[in-house]
Amino acid sequence: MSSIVFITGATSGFGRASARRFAAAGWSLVLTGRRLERLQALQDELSAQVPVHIAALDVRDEQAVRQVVAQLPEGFRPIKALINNAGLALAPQAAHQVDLADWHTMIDTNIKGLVNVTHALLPTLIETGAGASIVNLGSVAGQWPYPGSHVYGASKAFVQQFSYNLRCDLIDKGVRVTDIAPGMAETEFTLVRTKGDQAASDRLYRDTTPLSGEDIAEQIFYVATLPAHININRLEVMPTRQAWSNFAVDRD
Ligand code: NDP
Ligand code: 8X3
Repeated sequence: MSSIVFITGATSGFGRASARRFAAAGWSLVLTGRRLERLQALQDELSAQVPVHIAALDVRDEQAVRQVVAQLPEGFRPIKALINNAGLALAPQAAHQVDLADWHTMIDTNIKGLVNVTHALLPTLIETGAGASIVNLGSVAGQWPYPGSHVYGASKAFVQQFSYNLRCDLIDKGVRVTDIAPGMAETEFTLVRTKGDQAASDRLYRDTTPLSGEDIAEQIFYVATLPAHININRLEVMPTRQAWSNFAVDRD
């Protein structure tokens, strides 16, 4: 029987590219996200290659997460890799200019949503044992501060530490855990962050060479398919044309 991967946020960006990458290697797919029509389109595209199960799922809804996991069809049960990818940034303005609701949405999705799915799938991952993987999408923003990152970066710092701490508890279970921390990647991320400002998104990625969804899917696939005795703890990936800058100084 083929290995099974469970992907959150499979309707766009890294998640959709990962679905295609794992399908190309013959994995069975459990694809989730809120936009059902996009899941159906991906199922139509990939089901000639591999078995595909789709489920419309908002990771913030704890009960719905439990239900989707409990109702996995027989052939999609022994999950070997969980790709905790669903997430978003909102409110690129300074902290004192943002809506509290946007901070809550990031916490509910990037932290609580990721925790909901991890908790629901841990038993099956532990049952799979050696070679199973949890791949969490963190970000360079989880380690490096920048203006306008406030709760987004903090939520990704949680992802990093949660990943490390899971490693401690899973040491004798064979389940690997990786925090993948991408830098700038062109997906729908900036469109979501700016609440639909396509021009702002285009401006950010213009005249440089950002990472693509496929670049990160390749990294995700790599860490999840290494020999069972190897755990990549954290993988920080930037475009070659992105780096850090000098400290800001406020002057009179
Ligand atoms: P996209 O906006 O292209 O994709 C985000 C995915 O997350 C979509 O499939 C969306 O699906 C899903 N999602 C968002 N909210 C929810 C929710 N409440 N429940 C279920 N699914 C949800 O962005 P990326 O592919 O770039 O982002 C994927 C991950 O990578 C995120 O965690 C992001 O923070 C992280 N990341 C992105 C970087 C970048 O520069 N692009 C860099 C570093 C990290 P739907 O709307 O259908 O529910
Ligand atoms: C997304 C990358 O640099 O916009 O996590 O924070 S960045």
